[in-house]
Amino acid sequence: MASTLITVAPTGAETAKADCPALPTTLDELVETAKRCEAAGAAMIHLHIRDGEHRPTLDLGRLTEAVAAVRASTGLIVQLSSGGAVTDPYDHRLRVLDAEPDSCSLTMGTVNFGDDVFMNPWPFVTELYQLSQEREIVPEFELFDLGHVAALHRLLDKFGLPYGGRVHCDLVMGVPGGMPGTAEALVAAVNALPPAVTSWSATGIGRTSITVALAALSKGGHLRVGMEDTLTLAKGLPVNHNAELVERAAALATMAQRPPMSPDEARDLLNVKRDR
Ligand code: KMH
Ligand code: ZN
Repeated sequence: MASTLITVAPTGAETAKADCPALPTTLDELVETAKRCEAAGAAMIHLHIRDGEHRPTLDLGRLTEAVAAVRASTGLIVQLSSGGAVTDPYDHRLRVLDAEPDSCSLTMGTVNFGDDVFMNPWPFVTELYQLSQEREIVPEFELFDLGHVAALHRLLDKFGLPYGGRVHCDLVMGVPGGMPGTAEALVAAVNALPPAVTSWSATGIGRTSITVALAALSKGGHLRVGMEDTLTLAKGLPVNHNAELVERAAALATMAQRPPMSPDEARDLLNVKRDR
């Protein structure tokens, strides 16, 4: 039976701890979250980290410590965000790869991001991509818009396949400024993916979460969930722990006859480097 890769994105860079005390921001909270989410069916974790005041940071020491701590306590594939926060400079975002994660996010173009702009100019995208190839880190291509899908064709044509030879993408849907979190948009994006794509997941921001998850499962995709993207289970019902979102995704995937895959199966799917 086919199975589903569930990625958990537990923290993000946008929500303040003061507004959402359940958001995991300390190392202990991240490790506890990683363990519970693995038990609930996650196979990969997409990490953003925070500083001592719970503010987003790309501090290399903290990133390296977080990668080691999650690896020591779980079998999860560790993906670091190279997106960081909208204010992070490009050199800090490139330096994320020095923490030697299994995978890194790699956004395929600039996008309006609420009132902000998430900057990903082409020269930065190509530099980050070539660095991921050199460092043997598997990228996850983040696609916020159809233009990003077109840019992925261009990138693969010009620079070849990622480390490991597999091409894994994540459709990030429902960001104010990006493609909407609808079944129609998902089908359009999936139909436009390059033939080299070997797997894809989707995530719907906020209230588009369930629509996107159901559409992704219907089209044979994988799932990303977590408090980076969604803070309520339903109107007026806040998420108390990331594991609740993973449990819901696992239940939907199981119902779709594609139960969650283990981290080891996910390592085969993405072909991440085994001996880190
Ligand atoms: N925080 C956003 C500006 C990524 O992790 O690569 C970027 C983001 C995407 O979350
Ligand atoms: Zn992220």
